[in-house]
Amino acid sequence: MKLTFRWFGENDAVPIKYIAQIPGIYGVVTALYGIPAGEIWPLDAISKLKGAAESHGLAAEVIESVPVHEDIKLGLPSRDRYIKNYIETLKNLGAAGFKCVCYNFMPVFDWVRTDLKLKNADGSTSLAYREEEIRKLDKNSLSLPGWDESYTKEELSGLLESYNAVTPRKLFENLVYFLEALMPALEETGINMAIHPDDPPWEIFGLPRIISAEDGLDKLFAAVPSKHNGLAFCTGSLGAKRANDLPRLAKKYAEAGRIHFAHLRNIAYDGDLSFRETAHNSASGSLDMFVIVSALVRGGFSGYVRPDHGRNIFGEEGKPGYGLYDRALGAAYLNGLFEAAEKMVANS
Ligand code: DNO
Repeated sequence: MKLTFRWFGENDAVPIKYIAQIPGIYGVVTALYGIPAGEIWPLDAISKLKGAAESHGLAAEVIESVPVHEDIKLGLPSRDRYIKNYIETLKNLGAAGFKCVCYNFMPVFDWVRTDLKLKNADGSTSLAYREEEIRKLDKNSLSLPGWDESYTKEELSGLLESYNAVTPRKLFENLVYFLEALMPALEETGINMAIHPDDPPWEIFGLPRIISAEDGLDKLFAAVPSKHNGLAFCTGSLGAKRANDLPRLAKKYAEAGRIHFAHLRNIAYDGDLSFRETAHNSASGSLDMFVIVSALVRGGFSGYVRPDHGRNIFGEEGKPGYGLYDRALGAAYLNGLFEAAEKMVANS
């Protein structure tokens, strides 16, 4: 596997020179920030970003994310203009040497949590999701941690309303339309698209969700068979739904060559549709990370991996989930799991 670490660019509170000191690190996963969704990412800015990583000895081959404009998800006539721009961005990313683009097709919200700083017994803080709190919220006047700055309340409620007409089937068709339009550019550049699963993997606020489980993924790969159409296997997202059998899915989609990127983190179930993010190791949460990693390796996976959200520990403030310390501990743990699994598979 290729161990990567998410880096939010020059404004990240985590300096890239520290990321370069993580044992076994291969590269960063990054993006251009501040460009509105739907606009073209200029080649010179992309090359500068890549150069910044490379000057620290880090590869920059994965983008997380190029956001998909809402008009594409809604299937509005204006989508073609935004898709054209997306294609130009892909061509620029390809020209700069990027190989994988992580994206999502979740309406309006990307991830949703009810708490960004839930206090754990050991004094660390975690992101958490409580379904009962979500159900209490008024859809017309939403205030969610992490999202409040993105839209005004009016914009948000207008956007939510525009999804009333979008059934899951329609959303799926819009995703297929988008991917098919990208395909010539993906073939030309060699870039692999890695869709991020819905987080959490169930319907919220009545919005359609289509990439939450095996049925949606199977449907997507059947509809767009090209291997450029792949998955970001996110254990924390898919794993929040207890019915998702992660080891089986990891092996199945790795064998099928569909996993282009893996987000590996642990969560603890706190009730039926509620969870809290934990340290990466199996004993700290509900997911057996060793079994999942072994399944990936057995399926032949050798692609990009990153530790995902960590807790905030050692007094570190900053972006919830994306501090240096707990993610670096997670990286060290993942190195161990992969080394063990790879040697076991090689000797079996
Ligand atoms: C959260 C991330 C997601 C992810 C997007 C990909 O921390 O895993 O925001 O980057 O869903 O488009």
